[in-house]
Amino acid sequence: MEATQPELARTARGSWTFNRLLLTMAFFDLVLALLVSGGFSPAAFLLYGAFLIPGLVFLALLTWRPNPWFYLATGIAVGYLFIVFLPFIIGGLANPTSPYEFSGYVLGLVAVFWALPAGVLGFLQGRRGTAQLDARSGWRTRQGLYALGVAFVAIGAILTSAIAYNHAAGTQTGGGFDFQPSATVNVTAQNFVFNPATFTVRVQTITAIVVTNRDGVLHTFTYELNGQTYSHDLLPGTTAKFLVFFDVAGSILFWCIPHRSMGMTGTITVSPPSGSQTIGVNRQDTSSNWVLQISNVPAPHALTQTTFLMRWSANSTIVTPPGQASLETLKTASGGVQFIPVSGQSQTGLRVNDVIVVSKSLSYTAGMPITIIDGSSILWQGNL
Ligand SMILES: [Cu+2]
Repeated sequence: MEATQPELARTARGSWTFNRLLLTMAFFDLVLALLVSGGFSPAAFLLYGAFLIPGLVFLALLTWRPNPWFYLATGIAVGYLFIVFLPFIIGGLANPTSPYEFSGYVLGLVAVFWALPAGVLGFLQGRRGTAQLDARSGWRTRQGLYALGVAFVAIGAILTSAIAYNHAAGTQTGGGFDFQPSATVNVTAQNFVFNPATFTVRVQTITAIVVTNRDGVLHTFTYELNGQTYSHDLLPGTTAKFLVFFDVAGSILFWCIPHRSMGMTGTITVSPPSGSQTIGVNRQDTSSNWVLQISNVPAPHALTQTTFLMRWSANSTIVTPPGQASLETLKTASGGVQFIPVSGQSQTGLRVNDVIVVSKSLSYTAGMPITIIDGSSILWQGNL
């Protein structure tokens, strides 16, 4: 847009060109940016306040005398701060849930996007002797639309940040329990059945229970302990993970609230503390396997017809139902877990020198608890 005659006349001191208006707005926007990014903390503003001095000085000089160089200097003085700290600011912009920092940085960038072009244009037009637009008609030029566009984008970004923050604040309270589980149990809820319906958690062991709901309906994982009900919602098609810690050994019934009457129940066996081992195990671990060699089998477990079970506390893909397998099943190589009776294939009980081998190349992890049981009595507990 061409400058009109009255605007040409207004090159004298005190005239408000559009560039000068933008530079002034950018300066106050920068003040606001520093206030907001510091969370309106006076201490933070005192810290940053010195960075405003160049902008303030050159803006005053520009007001005093519309020298082209003062345009350029003001543009740089207002924009430099957020350009210097750009890498830092980009990091802050990646986190819209921190609303003060995010909004402050957005405002700071608005100052850059307003001040630099206005400073450069004011400088070039002043040097060429081109008349500058006045403060009012400047809005209807491309530069004016650009300045408005920057403002609208910034408002949108700040609103987005506010929404993101509200969303994040609604779902996270900042609390929580910072415990590392030392064991994990995987359970599925599918076709209105928990699988496994019975699993073991070692007493006084922080254990993660990971329940995957494969049904299209809401289930719950609910149990009662010492008069207190604990319940975890299992949204359709999702996996819920929670930590349990049981003080005393015993059995804990769990169920799904909506489908308890359909038999959607199960039992957590809280096994007694280790130390009550009735068989001895010698570790013969190698670089590729965990090897449990039976070193001692006192009566009545030696050479009886009892069905032994080896029970994994965590899910295992090779045993049915997950978590349990008879020694007979494990006797041959099967998915990397083997029970190898040294003295023949027909064995039904544990013997000294029998070996349980677990391949380290499978999904088992070091520290995973392993329990060898005979019926309901625990023979040995340890970890991979
Ligand atoms: Cu259910």
